[in-house]
Amino acid sequence: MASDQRIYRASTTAPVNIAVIKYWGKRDPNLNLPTNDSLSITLSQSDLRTHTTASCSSTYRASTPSDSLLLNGKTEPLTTPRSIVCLRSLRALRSKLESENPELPKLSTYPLRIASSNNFPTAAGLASSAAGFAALIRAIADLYELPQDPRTLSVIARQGSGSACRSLFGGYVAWDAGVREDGLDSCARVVASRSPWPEMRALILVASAAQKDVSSTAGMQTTVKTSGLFRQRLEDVPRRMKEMERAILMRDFETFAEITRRESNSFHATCLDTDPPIFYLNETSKMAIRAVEAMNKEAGMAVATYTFDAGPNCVIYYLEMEWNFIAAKLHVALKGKEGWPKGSMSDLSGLRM
Ligand code: 2P0
Repeated sequence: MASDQRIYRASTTAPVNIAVIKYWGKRDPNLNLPTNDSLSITLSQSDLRTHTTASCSSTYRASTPSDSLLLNGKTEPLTTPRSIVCLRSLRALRSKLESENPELPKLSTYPLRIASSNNFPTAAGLASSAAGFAALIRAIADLYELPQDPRTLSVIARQGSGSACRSLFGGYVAWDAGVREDGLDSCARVVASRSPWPEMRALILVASAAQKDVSSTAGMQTTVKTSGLFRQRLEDVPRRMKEMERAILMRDFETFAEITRRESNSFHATCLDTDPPIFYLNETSKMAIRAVEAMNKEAGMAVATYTFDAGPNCVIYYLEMEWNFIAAKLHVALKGKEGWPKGSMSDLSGLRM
């Protein structure tokens, strides 16, 4: 039989997710099993996202016998332990499919080529690893025509980067920490699709596009070892999760807003309580916090809320009908201030979920 010379290809995109209940701390660093549940909102496919094409072919063996990755135009290793675990799991699923269906081409034995690009700054606290690993897993699963459900793929994505397990789903997504040692119950589930709350919007204020000093992976491990506040946080999160899920299902913005900002502040306080301390917020971030606090006070109700991941960039959640008021207040509070990047607000206003 002639050898298979074809190139097989699949492309996909995965969006960024922004957590309102934060994942910070691992009970098992090898499997990326978290110490607490978390909850995020996945932005729409049309906004911040990773685009990934996966291809494989027997002909690749001649030039690049091993798997390879082109990330934002630069060759990167696909040999990190996390990537290896993900690729091994996906190959095992494909291999099983091939042994059950002998007529299928033996894609599991071919080198993979991955080309991936982000339409936003990488590693600047905008959840690039979440979108990146989610897109990688889905692109290869599509290439291999795997029949597995999204929960199984979510378990695989989690091992690439914890937060990636949430980016495989749209809308309001919880990641249940799970209790099993093998992590098979630690994956994402949809709390609500995006449609029940169509007025929800996100505004991202890019306070810095620089790469962060302390990676999330390293930072959260130091927090687990050294922070007393972290232990307090673990007691508070289960109650916040329940209240947040209820607020989302009831479209209760006031409660959503309060939990979101308090949860962000609790997370960053825990970072500061880490030894040595971790600073993700900068002066521009604090300006944004003050601006949102002031506009809520003036309105006499929550018109907006803020959250920050492991970086200084501010995500403001608000309801569309409040945009004119919010935009005017932010304009006065932030524009022209030292350290405030020009154009950052108008470029990214009103992202949809
Ligand atoms: C989150 N972050 O829930 C939290 C909030 C950062 C702050 O998930 O080590 O990049 O790859 O599992 O997923 C960042 O953590 O860490 C994160 P790894 P990841 O979105």
